[in-house]
Amino acid sequence: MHIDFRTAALVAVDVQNDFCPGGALPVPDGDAVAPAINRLSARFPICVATQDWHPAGHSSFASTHPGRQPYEAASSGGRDMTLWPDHCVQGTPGAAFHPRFDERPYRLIVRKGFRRNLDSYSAFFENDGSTPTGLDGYLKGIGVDQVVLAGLALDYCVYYSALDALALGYHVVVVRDATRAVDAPAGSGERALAGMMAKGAEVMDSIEVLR
Ligand code: VGL
Ligand code: ZN
Repeated sequence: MHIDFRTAALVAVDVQNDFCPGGALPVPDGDAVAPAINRLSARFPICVATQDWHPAGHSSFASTHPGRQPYEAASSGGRDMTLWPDHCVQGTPGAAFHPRFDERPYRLIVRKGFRRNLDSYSAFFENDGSTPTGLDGYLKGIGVDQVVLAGLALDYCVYYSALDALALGYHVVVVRDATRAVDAPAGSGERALAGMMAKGAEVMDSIEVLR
């Protein structure tokens, strides 16, 4: 797909310490996305970032549910969910952007997951599928029609952001080498890529995006 840099937005998803090696919910090789995303953000006039931003005791934390373990499946109000280690607690070092992520080019930072009883993977809607983060209104308001996604984690926040962006009518590009997967359960990274492509997302490498 041709990228029109006047109407495309780079959306850098959750490049936070807790999702990098040494963090609370480490994505294997997660810190490798920072330099790749920095090369992209230097080129995109419109850059937006998201930050997972949970209160202590968030309902997605296994520790909030006695007897439950991180990475177990659970359900809440009829919705499937995954229980996680405590991560990205508001104001903690784990919730901060990775030190090698250059945040200067970002004009908007969307924080999500801040309601105790509602998790939020997508940059566009919380996990109830209907509570907007406001990002769609922002992007449409400044004339964006193409969303270029990178960041963490490919199989959760990037994946759900891509599906929502497609449903909202954006052209969607996922920059494969600027993402990494949690891969829990195993294989979820590859399934996420296939699922996004089946719904109309284009998967590119950053060298093609920057060409
Ligand atoms: C994420 C699990 C829990 C993500 C956030 O950023 O992909 N994954 N919270
Ligand atoms: Zn989270």
